[in-house]
Amino acid sequence: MNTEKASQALIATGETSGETSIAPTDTKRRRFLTRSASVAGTLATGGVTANAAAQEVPAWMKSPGAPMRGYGTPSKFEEPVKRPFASGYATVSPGTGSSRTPHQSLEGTITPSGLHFERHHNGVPDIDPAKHELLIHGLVTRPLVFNLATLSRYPMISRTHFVECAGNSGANSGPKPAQTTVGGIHGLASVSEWTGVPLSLLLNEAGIASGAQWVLAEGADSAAMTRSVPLTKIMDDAMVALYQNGERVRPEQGYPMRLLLPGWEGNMNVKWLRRIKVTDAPTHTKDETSKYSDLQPDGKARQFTFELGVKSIITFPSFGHKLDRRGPYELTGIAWSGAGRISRVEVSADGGASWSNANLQGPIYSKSFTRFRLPWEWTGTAAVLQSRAIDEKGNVQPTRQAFTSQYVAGMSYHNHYIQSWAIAADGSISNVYA
Ligand SMILES: Nc1nc2c(c(=O)[nH]1)N[C@H]1C(S)=C(S)[C@@H](COP(=O)(O)O)O[C@H]1N2
Ligand SMILES: [Mo]
Repeated sequence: MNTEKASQALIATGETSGETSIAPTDTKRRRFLTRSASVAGTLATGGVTANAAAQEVPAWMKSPGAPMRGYGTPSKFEEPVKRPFASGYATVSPGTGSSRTPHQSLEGTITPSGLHFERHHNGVPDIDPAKHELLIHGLVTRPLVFNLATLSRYPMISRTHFVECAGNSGANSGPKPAQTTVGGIHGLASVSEWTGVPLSLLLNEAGIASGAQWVLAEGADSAAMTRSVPLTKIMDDAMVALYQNGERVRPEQGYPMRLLLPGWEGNMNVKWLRRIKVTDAPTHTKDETSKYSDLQPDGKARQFTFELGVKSIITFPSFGHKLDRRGPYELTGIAWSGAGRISRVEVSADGGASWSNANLQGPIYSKSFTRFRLPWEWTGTAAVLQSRAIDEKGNVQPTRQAFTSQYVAGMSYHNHYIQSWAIAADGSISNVYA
């Protein structure tokens, strides 16, 4: 079949249907197909003509299956789908470092709890929930202490939000693009449905004293990690999260309770939360002075970058995948913003020369991953795939040039510039700086 003709035909079908599509800016190079075309089945090329009579009864239909299990795990055939991890302190504190969500192997928008990325400053503490306490003190009229039982008396909320480390995508700030998977580059971001108690309820009960502007949040790990948070954020949408995807928060994510600050840099989402001190000013802790600050060319550093920038990544196809035939593919990826909902994702197959709107999959939650998809015809020639997200506040994901020019070379925090995947004529994929 002539793929050239086929793709033109599909575009025509979509254009007359009036469905959510895609007006390619360059009609000679248009390779993006429409959703209606794929819905009509014209993209289905995976099935092979069948001979129904020849289908055999497989071995697993000939004996009883396995018994029930108290707690399920993925199929043994999915064993390779894992969080890769690295610790720089393997002999002293092997738990210090990070592990990454393998976005290249996942679909949808919720990260399975066992694949949520991890970032620990001194390993995962082994906390007995019966002995864990949360203290609220400082500029309050009445200091209060809670345990898991007393916290559970409060009304709870469930919210689906991402957590993203400020160091995510730091592999793209080196002089050369890292040749690794999308999870290896961008895997310090994950989404869970979090359930817990709005922190504003607890602070209102403690009574906010005059002069209160900030809080200090402290974790119960041996790093005793601490961060300052403006009181406005605490009263807006901060949560003491007790549940993750319906079950108790995992030890790696802060069991039995963590601070959740939707859309704000991962480091501030203090895990194993044990103390909230209400203050009149930021405390200037280690992690908000020597770390997580962004050095600019004038020698000054931006100290507090709280809200994370609008961002998107193509997860298929990406490094490590290989296109094994010419013809139609569905491009897909995730987009998110610390400022709110994703309103649009554009995709380019020519390194940013022309863009087409991707289809966004609902429901679209604020400060969460939004899955995007776009049918694409690969003609077997070199291409550079990019995605560009726009959020409801009008923030547009920056180019590499626009992002990096704000900082000194190699500044590796808060990186959210447009990712480029180069498809070679043989179908192999590499990370490129475009
Ligand atoms: N107490 C404590 N809280 C912590 C950390 C830590 O080491 N100790 N790491 C922080 C960092 S740097 C990030 S990016 C997030 C990571 O959350 P996760 O491990 O649940 O993905 O937790 C933050 N909260
Ligand atoms: Mo982090």
